[in-house]
Amino acid sequence: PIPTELSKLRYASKYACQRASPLICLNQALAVELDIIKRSRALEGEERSALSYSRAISAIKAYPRRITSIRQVEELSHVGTIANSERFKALSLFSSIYGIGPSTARRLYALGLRTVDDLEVYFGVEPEEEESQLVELEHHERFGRASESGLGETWIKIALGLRNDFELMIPRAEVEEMGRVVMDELNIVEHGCVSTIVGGYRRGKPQSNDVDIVFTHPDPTKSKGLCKRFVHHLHKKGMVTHVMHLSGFHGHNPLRTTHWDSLEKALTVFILPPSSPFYKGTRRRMDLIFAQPEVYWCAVIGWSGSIMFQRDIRQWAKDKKGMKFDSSGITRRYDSKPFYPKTEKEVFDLFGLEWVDPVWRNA
Ligand code: DCP
Ligand code: MG
Repeated sequence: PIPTELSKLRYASKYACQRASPLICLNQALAVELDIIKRSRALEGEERSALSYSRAISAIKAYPRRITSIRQVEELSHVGTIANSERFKALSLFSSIYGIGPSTARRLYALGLRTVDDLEVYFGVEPEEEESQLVELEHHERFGRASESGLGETWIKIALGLRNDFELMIPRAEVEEMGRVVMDELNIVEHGCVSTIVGGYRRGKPQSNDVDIVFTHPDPTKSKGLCKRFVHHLHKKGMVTHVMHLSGFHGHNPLRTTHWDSLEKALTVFILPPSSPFYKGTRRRMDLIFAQPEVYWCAVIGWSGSIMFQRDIRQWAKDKKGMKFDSSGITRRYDSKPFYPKTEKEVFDLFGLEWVDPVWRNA
């Protein structure tokens, strides 16, 4: 118990100098655990984080009851859950906008922005106009970091304007309808193409944030340049309003810009035609990935994800097989000999891995 002469001190004060803090507190075990995290942060040079832990520990040391639930300590200053922190909430909100990654989100936060309204003002989002012109963006600028998928200000502005549509998840049946419609159109542009709907859909997600489709044509000469031709066709049919063309780097990972990557990609904004039974006029995000036939299955595996699953195939291929794997192909490291698996299963066989069905790849 706190001695009477100290009991008028306020344990909930923001200032440690107003609180009575014993050497061993009622919640000592918790304080000790938190101290380990604090020291780890300090040792890693994360001073700000270490200080936050110090403050929280110190507030807990003055707390006069046993802590059994989070709600109890919410009144204490410097104690809070990450989920409740203003910074975490704003960064989460910002990075929920397509095109804003963690580093852009931090930059916007540092500028003092906190809400979606703030973003709208900052990026100058105008009320929607009828788009008949295809908004076409080429991605030339280099991204900041490997982990970052920031797509530049123009794309962020577009995504902000369309966010009410983009935050609506896409049910499986609609993903399938989009796949059918797109395939029908593609076969008008170039007969004989094949495709696989990849991404979360293929891993069994009941609804997706976007639709990812990998295409190829058995004749390598036919798939060259097909991506752009196809997107222009979709635009003429009124199904694609915006597109960002990407090529020359692997997957979403910009630092792996190299040699023989042949995957052409179009990140698009897509609307089903009014003739479709699924038509609601909702704008959807759709990624179209074009692979040469020899690397089609690598593209399918890479784009099926999950990110961790595909990352670890790459790691496994490197560690155990001396091979380089990613969504644009497989090469043997020592002599750069390429491998062209003819099925998805062959990719697993080549790496000496047991087959894992896509619905079990949600690592
Ligand atoms: N991908 C990757 N590396 C990244 C991002 C994605 O290898 N940094 C691959 C694996 C993903 C696939 O691309 O499964 C599609 O990416 P999405 O962002 O579309 O994610 P999902 O399709 O898995 O989920 P959803 O679209 O529902 O958010
Ligand atoms: Mg997806």
